[in-house]
Amino acid sequence: MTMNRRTLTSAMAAAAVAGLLPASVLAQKKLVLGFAQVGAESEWRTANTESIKSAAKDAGIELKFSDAQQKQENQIKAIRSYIAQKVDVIAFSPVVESGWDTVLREAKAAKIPVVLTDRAVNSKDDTLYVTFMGSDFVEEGRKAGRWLVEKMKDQKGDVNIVELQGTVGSAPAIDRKKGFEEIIKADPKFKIIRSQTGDFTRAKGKEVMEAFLKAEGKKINVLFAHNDDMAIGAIQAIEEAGLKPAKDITIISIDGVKGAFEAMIAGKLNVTVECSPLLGPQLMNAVKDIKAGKTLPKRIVTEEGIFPMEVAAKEFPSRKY
Ligand code: GYE
Repeated sequence: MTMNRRTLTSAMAAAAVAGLLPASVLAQKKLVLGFAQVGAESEWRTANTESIKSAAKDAGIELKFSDAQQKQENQIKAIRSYIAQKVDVIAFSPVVESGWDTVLREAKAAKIPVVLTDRAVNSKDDTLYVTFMGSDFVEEGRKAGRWLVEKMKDQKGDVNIVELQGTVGSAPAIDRKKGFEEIIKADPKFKIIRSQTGDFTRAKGKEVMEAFLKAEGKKINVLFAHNDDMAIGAIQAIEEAGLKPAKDITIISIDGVKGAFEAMIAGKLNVTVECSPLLGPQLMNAVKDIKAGKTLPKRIVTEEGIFPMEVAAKEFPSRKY
C-alpha cells in the first residue's frame, strides 16, 4: 500500500487507538495550507510567492499552491479544490475586490478558516474571513502624492500627469489611485491627463506608455505607475521616444523591488514607495495561531517606507526583494 497523507494519518490513528502511539504524536500532524496566488505578473509577485513557499517550509506547514494567472475564475476553482481536499486553512490574494461571497460562504460552511493576504475583498460580511494581512494601499498612494507635491512645489504652470493603473478592480489599483488623488487635488495645477490600466505588467506598461506618448508627447511631465514593473516598461517606451526618463518625465512608482532600485541607480526612476511582499512568515504564524484557537486582529498592516533615487545606491545592498 502506498502511504499518502490520509492513509498515513489513519494508520497513525489506528496505532494510537491500539495504544502504540502517544496521542501527542497525532496532535502534531502537519498543518495543511491551501494558497491561491494571483499569478506571476510582477517582480513583487515572484518575491511574494517565494516568501510564502520558503516560510511554509521553515514552519513545517504543508503548502498546496496554485497560480491563477490573474483570473478570478481560476482562483475560485483553486479555493473550491482546497475545500474539497479539507485543508486546515485557506489563504489567498484576491485578484479583484468583488465577487467572492459565494465561495467564501462555501469555505465557512466547510468550517475552513480563510486568511486574506496582500489584497482585500469588498465583501460586507467580514465573518467570511479571519484576518486580512497586507499593506495600506491608500497610504502608499498618498506617499506618492506627497512626494510629488513637495518635488513640484515651486513649479508655476500645470503639472501634467499620466497614470498607469494596476489591474482593473483590484484593491491596490483602486486604493493607490484614491490616495494619490486625495493628496494632489489640494492644488489644481496637478492634472491627470491620461489614466489607463497596464495590468501590473512590464509589457502592458510599455504598450500603454507608448500610446500616452503618441497622444500627449512632450506635454507629459509626470508618470505615476501603480507598480515598478509598469514603470520599468514605461521607461523603455520613454527612451524609445527619444526622451529622458526621470528628467524629461518625472517617474513615481510603488513596490520597491530590486528592478526599481537598479532603475534609480541608473538615474531613470525618481522614486519608489515601498510595498513589502514578504508576507510568508506572518502568514504561517497566523495559520498556527488560528489552529491553536487564538483570536487574530481583523487587520494586520505591513509597515513600509519610501525611497527616492538619492538613497538608492546606499539602500540597494540591504534590499530583500
Ligand atoms: O504592487 C504589484 C503586484 O497586490 C500589492 O500586485 C500587490 C501588487 C503589487 O502585481 O506589483
